[in-house]
Amino acid sequence: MSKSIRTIAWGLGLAAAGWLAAPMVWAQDQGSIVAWGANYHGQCDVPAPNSGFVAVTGGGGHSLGLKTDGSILAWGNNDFGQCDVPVPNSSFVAVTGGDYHSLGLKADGSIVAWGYNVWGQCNVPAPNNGFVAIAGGSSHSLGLKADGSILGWGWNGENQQCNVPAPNSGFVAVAAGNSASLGLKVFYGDLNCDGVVDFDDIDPFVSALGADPLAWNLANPRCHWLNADCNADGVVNFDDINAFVALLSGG
Ligand SMILES: [Ca+2]
Ligand SMILES: [Ca+2]
Repeated sequence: MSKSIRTIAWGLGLAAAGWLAAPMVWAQDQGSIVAWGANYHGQCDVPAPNSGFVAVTGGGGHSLGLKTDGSILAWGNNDFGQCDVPVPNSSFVAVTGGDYHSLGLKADGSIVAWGYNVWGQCNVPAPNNGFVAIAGGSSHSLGLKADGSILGWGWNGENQQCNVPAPNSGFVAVAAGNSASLGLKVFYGDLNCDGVVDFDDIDPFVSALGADPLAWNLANPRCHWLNADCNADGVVNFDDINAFVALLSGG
């Protein structure tokens, strides 16, 4: 090989290395977590590699991140095993943390809970299926079912944070405070969850018609399948079209 060819080949090697290096740096910036504040349990020390996260949540003294591969990473206070994600650590689609416990929602609609369980906050009520969202309180847990009802379990003292007020239906989101619970009710006809019912809702309404509630909710994490239940009978099907058109018309 002549010197000039060797030089060209060496130069091409450098160029290839540079071309490869740039996207790698870019990829490492995707889905990273920035954590700050109290770090007495190491809850701000995100484990390496700090990349590929798609959801994040904070517990009492621990932190949790959901990765693109469906696994959960937990770090910080592990006095009660709240960072020990049960195996198989896969197929998770959502994560939440309590004071000393953690919960993960699986793609099949079941909930896995681990950590401090003195109040039964990790004992998911049977049947453990059909869940589309989760929330962790201080010592209680909440799950939203695809049918729009909320289940609460764990510490249920004087605040009665696990007793969902009737009618326990039509919920599309759930949240937990320290010893309080909150549920967001359905917004009929608003299928893109922008707060108004208009022509932008037609496409997502059509996609919700006859769809599997769990699959639709997981594909539309900002909104809820039940928003398409415009005749309020608990299911989404062609019977909802007339009511949807009426809502579109301001009826
Ligand atoms: Ca809308
Ligand atoms: Ca309906």
